[in-house]
Amino acid sequence: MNRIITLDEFIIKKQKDFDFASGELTGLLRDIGVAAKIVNREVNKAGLVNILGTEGEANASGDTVQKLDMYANDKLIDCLKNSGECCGIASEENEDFIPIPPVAGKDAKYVVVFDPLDGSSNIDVNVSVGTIFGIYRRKSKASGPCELQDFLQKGTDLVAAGYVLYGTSTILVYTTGRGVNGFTLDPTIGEFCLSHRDIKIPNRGNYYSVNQGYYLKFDVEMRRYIDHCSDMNLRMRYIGSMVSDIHRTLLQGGIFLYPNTRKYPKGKLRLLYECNPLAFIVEQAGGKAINTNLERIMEQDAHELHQRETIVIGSPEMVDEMKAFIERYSIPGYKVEG
Ligand code: AHM
Ligand code: MG
Repeated sequence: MNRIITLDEFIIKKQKDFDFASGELTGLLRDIGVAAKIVNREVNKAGLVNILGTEGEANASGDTVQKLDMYANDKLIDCLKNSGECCGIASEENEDFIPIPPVAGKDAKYVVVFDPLDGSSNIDVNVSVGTIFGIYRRKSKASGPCELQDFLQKGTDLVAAGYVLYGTSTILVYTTGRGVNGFTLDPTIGEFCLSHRDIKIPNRGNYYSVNQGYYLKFDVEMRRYIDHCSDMNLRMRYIGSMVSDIHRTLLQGGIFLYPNTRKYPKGKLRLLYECNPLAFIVEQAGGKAINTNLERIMEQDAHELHQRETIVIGSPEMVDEMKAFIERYSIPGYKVEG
């Protein structure tokens, strides 16, 4: 049997890769790992909600039962508040960012952005969901509270990013800009164990992933590209839970698209909480991530916390091919009418 390497051990070892590393990022990643285990426990009990009590009611232990996405949000906020390494949080579930006062008088230098439970409409039907996070170094003065500018940074400024997929097994995948590694939760010992070392995305894959139900709501060139995927006999897979779709794409290759539609003219997914962290991971694994204007996701300016973005992400050759298609078929100035 190979020696097991736990997430904590791996993070601490990796700290040595960074000059002047003081252990703060290490501590923060470890705390996110702890929050992921707590959320995982609750996600696994989701099917028992009618037995344990419905939302808003007190359960057998006297605690009020919460919607799972709000539970995940609260747990992540609690863990980060007590971490001492984080001075502010922005969550997809909160309108505004949350400043965190110093713990034990120490000025924390990181802010964390996250989507606590992405794809949460899938929970009631036992389909996988995920947590996505990104970590930035703050830009404002370390001695005061965090500011909006600390969160409105480009993807290229990310110090670390990751996701947790609560699937057939629970896996945490993260990068600090030196490759991507995955850790599967062993429920018997309660530890994330290194299971996917130095993940590299295949140059191409057999899958394309898009909500084809919106086909008629896509721009013409996007429809042409989707026709092309079908012509090439690619298999269509769309879980409707981005973390799951990206995880498959990362391991098996392929392309994931969420373009602009009539309902979401700027795309549906959020730049800060979904697109940037996942783009960082996929790029670190050798893949690409662009928007439907064919610009790199990680170089997009962030103007507001809940900004939406279109995204095309996955195997490098497939993203390049899609780009060539759009360039060939786009009619300047033409967009599908709302
Ligand atoms: P959410 O953050 O409200 O859960 O929405 C994000 C999810 C993604 O996980 C998924 O890729 C997408 O929305 C699915 O949207 P649609 O049902 O429009 O295809
Ligand atoms: Mg989401």
